[in-house]
Amino acid sequence: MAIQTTFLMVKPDGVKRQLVGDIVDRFERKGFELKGAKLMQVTEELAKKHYAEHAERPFFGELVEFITSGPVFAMVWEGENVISVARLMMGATNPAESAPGTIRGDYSTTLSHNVIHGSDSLAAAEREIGLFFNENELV
Ligand code: PCG
Repeated sequence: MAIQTTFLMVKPDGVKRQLVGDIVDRFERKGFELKGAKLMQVTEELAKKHYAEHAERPFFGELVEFITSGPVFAMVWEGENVISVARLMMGATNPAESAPGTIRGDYSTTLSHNVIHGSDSLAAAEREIGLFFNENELV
């Protein structure tokens, strides 16, 4: 049994489409515990840090532009194997490959506007939680 913590973020397309409630509901019903959450505007500086591993990709500019295009809903969730289970619940990054019943499978059609981000490893979760939250914002 591994109790983990992960960082999830409803991207600007998901917030605009009013999917925050549904997405929180899915993780609550699964049994994970919400440790922190906030609606926020991502600055260009934070976006560049968050997506640093993609800095050399041709679509880096688009990534930064999109994630700063409107408010996001940033969350920290805790639970057993939450990092990998949350990614299963999100579905494949490419919505053409994400199964129906997953968040991306149900709600998105494009690779860039894919509704939700989730940390892909323990190290990424730790790094991303630190980027988006202060300790006093987590319970
Ligand atoms: P996420 O949040 O998991 O982190 C990297 C993101 O890059 C990924 O979601 C996708 O939304 C995005 N992405 C991956 N490939 C492409 C691409 O070819 N073009 C664009 N615009 N975005 C991409």
